[in-house]
Amino acid sequence: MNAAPDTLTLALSKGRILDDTLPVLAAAGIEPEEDPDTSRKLVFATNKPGLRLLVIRASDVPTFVTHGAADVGVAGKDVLIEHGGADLYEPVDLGIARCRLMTAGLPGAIEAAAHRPLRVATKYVETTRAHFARLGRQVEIIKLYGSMELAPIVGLADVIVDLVDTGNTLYANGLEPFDLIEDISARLVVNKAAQKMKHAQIEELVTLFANGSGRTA
Ligand code: PRT
Ligand code: MG
Repeated sequence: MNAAPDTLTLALSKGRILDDTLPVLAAAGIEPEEDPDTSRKLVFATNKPGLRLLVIRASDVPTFVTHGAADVGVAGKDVLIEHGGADLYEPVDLGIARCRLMTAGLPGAIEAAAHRPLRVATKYVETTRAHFARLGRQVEIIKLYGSMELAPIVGLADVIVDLVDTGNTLYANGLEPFDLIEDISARLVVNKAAQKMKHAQIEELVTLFANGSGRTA
């Protein structure tokens, strides 16, 4: 479904990002035609003429925006770092969906692996590789798509690299947080060509988000 040339397409993801972003839009009087949390639709018109929403996987947001399938998106810094992100503008730190990207494991896990490569389970393969390369620590990375917390418990890995908010998920599984890799929050990202071609519409949205929740970078 290609949009009219003057339509602005905003990509969001279900879950935390949508839950934290829709109120910012609503505060500016912008409402999707249906509730994206319950609808099976993937494309939503809004009551703001020329603005539509795509609701996609969190990790797909940078891909849609980079290729111009969406002009603008909201994505976690974790997803942006992992994606590379150099081909996108990142004008606003929305300050929502905050958490920390950390290493974690069973108590003593790092010391126990002192004399061999550390086995690290994560969905953030590139970020993890870069982090341990900076430390000069040899690692064997095990890619998982979810439930990272299980890996140390069943001996699949020594440690995990995952997002931590309250820490409750770690503690509930007998794990503890070790090192902070990055403070995370959601960012507005903008396609570089759209920034030129749809400048006025994008500035309007950037201002709306900057006033509604975030600060411009
Ligand atoms: O499910 P899918 O693979 O499509 O995407 P997703 O799971 O990444 O989506 P979602 O909605 O869970 O997360 C979207 C974004 O929210 C992430 O990319 C982060 O930028 C941000 N965010 C903020 C979080 C958290 N806080 C968070 N706590 N994403 C995930 N978590 C998980 C974490 O992975 C762990 O399992 O919550 C658990 C830890 O929470 P605590 O409170 O127990 O520490
Ligand atoms: Mg999820």
